[in-house]
Amino acid sequence: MKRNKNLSIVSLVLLLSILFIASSSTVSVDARKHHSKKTKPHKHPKDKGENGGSSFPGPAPAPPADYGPVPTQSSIFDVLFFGAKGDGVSDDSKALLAAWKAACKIPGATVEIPSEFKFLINPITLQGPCMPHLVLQIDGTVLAPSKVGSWPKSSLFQWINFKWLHNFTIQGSGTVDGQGSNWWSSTSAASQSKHIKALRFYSSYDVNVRDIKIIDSPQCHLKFDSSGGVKISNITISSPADSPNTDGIHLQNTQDVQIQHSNIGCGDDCISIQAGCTNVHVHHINCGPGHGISLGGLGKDETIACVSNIVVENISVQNTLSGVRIKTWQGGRGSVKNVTFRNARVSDVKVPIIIDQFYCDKSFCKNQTKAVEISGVKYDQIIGTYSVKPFHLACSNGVPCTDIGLTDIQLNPSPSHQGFQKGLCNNSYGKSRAPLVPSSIDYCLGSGGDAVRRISRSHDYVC
Ligand SMILES: *[C@@H]1O[C@H](CO)[C@@H](O)[C@H](O)[C@H]1NC(C)=O
Ligand SMILES: *[C@@H]1O[C@H](CO)[C@@H](O)[C@H](O)[C@H]1NC(C)=O
Ligand SMILES: *[C@@H]1O[C@H](CO)[C@@H](O)[C@H](O)[C@H]1NC(C)=O
Ligand SMILES: *[C@@H]1O[C@H](CO)[C@@H](O)[C@H](O)[C@H]1NC(C)=O
Ligand SMILES: *[C@@H]1O[C@H](CO)[C@@H](O)[C@H](O)[C@H]1NC(C)=O
Ligand SMILES: CC(=O)N[C@H]1CO[C@H](CO)[C@@H](O)[C@@H]1O
Repeated sequence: MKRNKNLSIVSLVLLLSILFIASSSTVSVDARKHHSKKTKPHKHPKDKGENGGSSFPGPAPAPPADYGPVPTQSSIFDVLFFGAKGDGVSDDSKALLAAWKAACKIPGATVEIPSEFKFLINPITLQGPCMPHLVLQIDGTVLAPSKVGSWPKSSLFQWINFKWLHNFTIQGSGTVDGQGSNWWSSTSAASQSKHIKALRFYSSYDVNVRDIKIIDSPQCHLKFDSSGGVKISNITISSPADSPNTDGIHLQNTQDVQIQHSNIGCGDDCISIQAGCTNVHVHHINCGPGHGISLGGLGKDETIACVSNIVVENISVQNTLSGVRIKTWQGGRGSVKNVTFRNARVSDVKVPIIIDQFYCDKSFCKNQTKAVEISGVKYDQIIGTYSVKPFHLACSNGVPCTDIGLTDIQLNPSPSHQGFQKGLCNNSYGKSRAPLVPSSIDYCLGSGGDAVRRISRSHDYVC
């Protein structure tokens, strides 16, 4: 009985599949005939030809742009094959753009800037969305136009603008050279605009930048704006100490960032973390010369600025204006919360620890009662030498700094300087823990910050 039942099921299945194949092949042949009346049959590599007898579905739809495995055979789009000269004089922007556009359509493609060539690139936008795993491999040198006047007026914001990219990598042993020296010395209106970024990412997610050198930008070297999932590692950024407004890395409205194992030395902030940034982890960075690692200036022109969950650790800072700094403009609103500066070695730093709620870039800024609230800032193992004063915590009476932690701070005057100032602590509340050098740090923070905070909080903003 049982065997019979099984047999009948098997034959039923067989019968059904024969019927199915027969009917589907009829339909398919009909469809083809119908189709071929108008156009040639679509070629498909899997097509068995005329006597195959069995039917095949049409070509598979293109796979969705998800993050599947990298194709084993990667496609290289060398700018030289797209007409670039690589002589450092000819304008190779069009070739780069053409290589980019071709590579953008292929998953796992690489745009190659080959070594031993110099490519002069005018201000350009390399935009997505592109297929996943796109790589810009910079092994040669990419040069910006050196004359201020040769920059189009419409492109005074950035040199190479990466826009709307997802799952993208820049890597290689090459150099991105902003040739900024004419900008630094020029007094022209163009050079005074403080907006130029050598490499700028806008609205881009899951981006890696690694191994490359970025040098001599007119102003900021590497900027991320309205982006997320950023990983920067093993890069070198350098411009002279006296180049004005040259930030190293500038983050704005950007989340989930890791900056690690890099050397940054320039005329302004090594790393500048601005409004709208959260979950930023900076570690194993060498910073100097420049202005150090900065959060802010925040709250300029009475804007709301929110910065939170920042960790800066295992860094070394030498020959800079500040070591780790938080600066806010008077009249701003918002908050800086949950920030940790841990294990920073400082050497010949003017003021290693700064909180400045009176930040002002001119000689006079109006005193205002509102301020960006600063709380939950921990300093742990800030060790080394200063050349002006060990710490400067200038918080406002209206919105004091609360829940500040100072643990294991060991700051000594630099042997190569003289005329030191005492550390300053105004309106700062929290806890300190030994070892503390100079010992005056121990009396720096007031207690009872929570009460102060409750009174001072205005909450006319949402972070
Ligand atoms: C791109 O996506 C793949 C798969 O999720 C991931 O392994 C890779 O790290 C991503 N690349 C970047 C630059 O985020
Ligand atoms: C860092 O980058 C350099 C080239 O710029 C490369 O030679 C080196 O292998 C990289 N190091 C790591 C750990 O990736
Ligand atoms: C503080 O920031 C760290 C690092 O980003 C994060 O792990 C932690 O959850 C944050 N704490 C709070 C209370 O948000
Ligand atoms: C920073 O250094 C400490 C002490 O050496 C180590 O425990 C920690 O893992 C380091 N942090 C990172 C992100 O490497
Ligand atoms: C610190 O507080 C003192 C006393 O209130 C004040 O005179 C001084 O201007 C304050 N300094 C700063 C930098 O806020
Ligand atoms: C420009 C100005 O007047 N700034 C002052 C505002 O108030 C603080 C704290 O009292 C002073 O330190 C600033 O100098």
